[in-house]
Amino acid sequence: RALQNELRWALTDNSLEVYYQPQIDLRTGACVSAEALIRWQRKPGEWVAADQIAAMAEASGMMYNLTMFVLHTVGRQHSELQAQGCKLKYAINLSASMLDDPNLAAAISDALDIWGIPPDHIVIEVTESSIINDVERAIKRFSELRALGMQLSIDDFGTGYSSLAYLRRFPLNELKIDQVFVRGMLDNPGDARIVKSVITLAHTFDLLVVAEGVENAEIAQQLQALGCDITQGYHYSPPLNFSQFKVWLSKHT
Ligand code: G
Ligand code: G
Ligand code: MN
Ligand code: NA
Repeated sequence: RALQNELRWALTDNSLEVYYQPQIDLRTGACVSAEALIRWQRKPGEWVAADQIAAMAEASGMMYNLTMFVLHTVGRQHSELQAQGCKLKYAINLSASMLDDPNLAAAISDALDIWGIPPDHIVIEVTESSIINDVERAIKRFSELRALGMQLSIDDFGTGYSSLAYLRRFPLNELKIDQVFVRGMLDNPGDARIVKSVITLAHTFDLLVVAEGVENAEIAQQLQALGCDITQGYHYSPPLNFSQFKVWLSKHT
């Protein structure tokens, strides 16, 4: 509870930050996008884990504020990157509860307008497990976001229980293979088959496929051979704060 109040404050000072993890196009090797990930340094050297931040925000009714904090921070930093000639997409994590809000699409769209981010440069990531408890509502929200031009991705794909029937009905652009399978794909034939199947499945539905948790060159090479579109992981870069990310970009473009 005390920590939840602290989070309320953290949203107003600058102890809460957005980190960026580069996403690489496997065909060209270029960084095409970055996933925005929340970070909170509560005290010097004391970091609160992102899933814990999200859980606290949820429990204290601050998830909307947290989501808007991330969007507006990305927007402001995008302005700076754009001034330097950078044209990236941004992947934004959206929690399940946000899908309850009928004003979600308008709120996100307003934030993008303020900062001049083209809607099709925003990829909204929602986990597979968060869409299945109310499929109809999720489809409705996704359709609204899509109508405003945003792209939609299913995060941690393969660990939830979504069926092919849902996949067909959701207006999706992308599947993001859960990193458990990606990390295991060299040692575990079962994981390798799952990765291969998800890539085939995504392409059958005309979706892009992202592999996250790529930790070494061997996995990157395997994914490329399997026709995976985009990769992300420590092999390329860990999530970086904005100034680190700018340095990384200057060395990789
Ligand atoms: O960055 P890290 O691997 O620690 O993230 C852990 C979890 O926290 C991930 O599942 C990620 O989706 C979630 N997360 C990170 N940033 C955000 C955010 O801005 N909003 C929401 N809702 N979840 C986030
Ligand atoms: O939103 P999502 O659950 O996909 O969040 C991704 C999480 O994975 C973040 O917390 C990020 O810090 C973490 N991550 C990113 N790349 C790697 C990686 O290569 N290996 C591992 N173990 N974790 C990673
Ligand atoms: Mn994610
Ligand atoms: Na994920």
